[in-house]
Amino acid sequence: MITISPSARTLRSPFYQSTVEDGVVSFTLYNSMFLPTGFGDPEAEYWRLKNGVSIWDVAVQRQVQLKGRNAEKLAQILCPRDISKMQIGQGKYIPLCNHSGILINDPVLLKIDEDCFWFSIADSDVWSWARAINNERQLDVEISEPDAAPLAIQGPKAEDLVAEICGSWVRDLKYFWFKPFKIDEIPVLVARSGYSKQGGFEFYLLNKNLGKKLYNRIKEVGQKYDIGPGCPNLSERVESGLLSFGGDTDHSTNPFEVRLGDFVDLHLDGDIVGLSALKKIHEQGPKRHQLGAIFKNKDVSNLPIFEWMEIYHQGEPVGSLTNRTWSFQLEKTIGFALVSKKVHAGESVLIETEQGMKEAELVDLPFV
Ligand code: THG
Repeated sequence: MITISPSARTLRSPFYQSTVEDGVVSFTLYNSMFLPTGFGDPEAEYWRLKNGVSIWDVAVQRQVQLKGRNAEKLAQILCPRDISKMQIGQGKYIPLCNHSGILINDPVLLKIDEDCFWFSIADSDVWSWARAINNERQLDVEISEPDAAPLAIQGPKAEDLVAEICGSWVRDLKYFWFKPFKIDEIPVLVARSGYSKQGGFEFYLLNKNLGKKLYNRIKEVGQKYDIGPGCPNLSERVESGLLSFGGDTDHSTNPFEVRLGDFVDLHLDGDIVGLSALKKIHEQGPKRHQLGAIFKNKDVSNLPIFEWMEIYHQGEPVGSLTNRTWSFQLEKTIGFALVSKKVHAGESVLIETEQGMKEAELVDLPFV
């Protein structure tokens, strides 16, 4: 058996032991932490997310805290999206970019207090990035990792379950908004969010020693909703068109190419990192766009991929397939295509797979 060797570089989540007890069979690495990727029955996990409710250890969505008098100023310098009207308790999805307008992360930004913001990050080092910009701009903001670990409750029955645990006020929470709460003596933030399109919440556990308690409490109340273990679900997230930073993006991807243009506010002024580059890219028009690809032959492999696969149209390379999965709903092999603007939804392409060239049709995202 091949295993991953322990190291102080690769952290376990406060919910690690609970997922082991729930039968986790595989992990990936994300932000130097273990992220569960399966509990042994992918199809059951998929339908549980679509029809019921599942509990996900997503502590790998690590928090980068900005605190101090200039916290909002630094957050806005880092964000090419207007955060000036955010209220305490509000979250926003942010396409973080470097000076060239290249996407370097796509966190959720949470306004914790007037002088405190958290980036809930995807898989790249926002901590060092925020420290570097903070120092260059001499803003004197304190940057740290707070004791906070997200646990997601996803699926159509999540709202009833979370309302039973926390009270019916959670039904009025708007998307990405959150509130501090205590479940028994367990301090959490309750947020309406999560990396699926099936609805749900995230509990940010605020005391890492209470991971097992929180997990058990949710499972206990979740019994009558038939809750079961899950994790960010490849089939569902691809069907739903959710971006995976680092998987579906490379070192030259800008937000406009991957359907994040609506989250960029080009009218902003001030010296915001990447903004002038983004204005230029927008003026010139991005060269690529992100579409779906549906393989025509049902017998092609639907295994996840380690590397992007070349896509051809009329003999010319036009871009890449950036992920691949079986769609339980469409009953076909699907993936995202990051391709030249010269090719469009409705057209046929050839994809260079490990089984040779396979035919696929391009479609608009989301699939479902
Ligand atoms: N929850 C929290 N932190 C996170 C994620 C999360 N950090 C990393 C990663 N996920 C960031 N990526 C995303 C991608 C998509 C969404 C959220 C985080 C998302 N998008 C919706 C969509 O695209 O339709 C809604 C966007 C909107 O309308 O504002 O939910 O999951 N804590």
